Amino acid sequence: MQYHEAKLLATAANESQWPKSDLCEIIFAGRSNAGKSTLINGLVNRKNLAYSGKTPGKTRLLNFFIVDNRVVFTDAPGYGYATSDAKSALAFEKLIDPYFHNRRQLKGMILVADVRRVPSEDDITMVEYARKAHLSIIVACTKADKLGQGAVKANMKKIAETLGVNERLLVPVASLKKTGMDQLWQMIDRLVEQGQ
Ligand SMILES: Nc1nc2c(ncn2[C@@H]2O[C@H](COP(=O)(O)OP(=O)(O)O)[C@@H](O)[C@H]2O)c(=O)[nH]1
Ligand SMILES: [Mg+2]
Repeated sequence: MQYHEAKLLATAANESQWPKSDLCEIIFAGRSNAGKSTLINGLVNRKNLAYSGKTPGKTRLLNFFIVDNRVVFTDAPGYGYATSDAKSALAFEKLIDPYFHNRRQLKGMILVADVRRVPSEDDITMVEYARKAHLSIIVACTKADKLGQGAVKANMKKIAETLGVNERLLVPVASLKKTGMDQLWQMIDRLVEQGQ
């Protein structure tokens, strides 16, 4: 595990609060409770950089983390709980839409998906969003420690099919045990190099 320097750069409710930066950005998106915050913490080897909270879907903000002075991770609010009512779905769209459309330095999306679950309609929509914005896509399949290796493999195949993405874009991770972090970092590094 390499050392990574990470800090919160900005928290934004709207476009005027996005940080001034030229670095390549990658948005982390996923259903509430998929393991997004835990994954961000695992990638940078910190316990509480991204808040893994017990109130899923509550944050209506984008959190920008600068990592190694080289890349910015954007933590988006979780959906699922949120999109179960129309008002929250609209708030999510208002936050995300301009970011996908107008953020020039946004180059990639890491879709965070629980390896035990079939992707939701919202997950599929996020992939479509990312495609429209010409982002590179990585799918981090979390909680791989909760299944045997065979089941992880089978589920990942199904997840790729449901999302309509190449299986090579998927990576199994167990963020608490820090498994899969190196492989995911390799994919992130490639994305950053392409994005420059
Ligand atoms: N076993 C296991 N639990 C995980 C993993 N990643 C996250 N969790 C747990 O799943 C729950 C939701 O994680 P969190 O990061 O808050 O999800 P978020 O809502 O997507 O940010 C927490 O209880 C985490 O401890 C993992 O890789 N393995
Ligand atoms: Mg979270």
